[in-house]
Amino acid sequence: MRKAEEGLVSMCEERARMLQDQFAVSVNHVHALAILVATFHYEKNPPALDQDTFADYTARTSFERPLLSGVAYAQRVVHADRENFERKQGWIIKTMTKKEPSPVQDEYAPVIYSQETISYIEGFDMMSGEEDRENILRSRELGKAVLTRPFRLMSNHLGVVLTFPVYLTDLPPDAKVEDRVSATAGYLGGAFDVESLVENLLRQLAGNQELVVNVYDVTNISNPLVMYGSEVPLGNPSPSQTCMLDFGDPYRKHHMVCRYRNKP
Ligand code: WA2
Repeated sequence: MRKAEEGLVSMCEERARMLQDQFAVSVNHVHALAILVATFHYEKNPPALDQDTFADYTARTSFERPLLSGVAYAQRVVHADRENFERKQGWIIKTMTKKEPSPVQDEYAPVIYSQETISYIEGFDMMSGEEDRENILRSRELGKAVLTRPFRLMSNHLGVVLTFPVYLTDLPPDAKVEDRVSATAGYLGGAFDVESLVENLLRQLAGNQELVVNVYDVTNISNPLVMYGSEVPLGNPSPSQTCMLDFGDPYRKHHMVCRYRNKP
């Protein structure tokens, strides 16, 4: 029994550490992509970046983002600039839910560059989805990377979205919220396809057959949200091991729960 407990602790810790590390490297690389857009799209006139270059660069560097199914850049467009923007792009801003031309809004966040793996999000206003919208607003106010709660992505897989703000000018770390918002150029983000990519990661580890792994968003501890794995039936008597996870957004709390499939 003692041996089994120790095995459960070490296998859970190993998985939590691996997931957290792969998450962290993916976030770091998206940060670098946000800087790439600031450098080549905004600090050059005319911009030295286009969809083909973005698609090529993100495809060739996808090994740096092992848990992301794809990355994209959404530009901030205020309503007064919408017509001009649409004329220059040659397409109309669409909503994520209805996939139809967007009704009038104060501002929009249409995707102008995307990795080919998620090319289906091109032209969509990322502010038209509740989770994406909240992420966009929080990231530009904080000037930091933020994560959504787990939800069904457009791929229909369960996952979370990561968002970095891109600013038109350099801002001091203590810049005021109003200054951050008005300097916002757009949002660089991507989808953590937790459902399929974490499955892949865990499959490669020894002991995978005997272990059941769940990851939860426990930001609201009285309402844990499943981020990975199947819902464990209530009152399951099998002993479990819980490991904390840090995905880098202090607003969100996550943990991993591991148990043996069959009581050893
Ligand atoms: N990316 C991919 N699939 C999604 C998704 C998303 N958001 N939202 C729902 N399914 C361009 O925050 C800016 C990416 C949003 C970034």
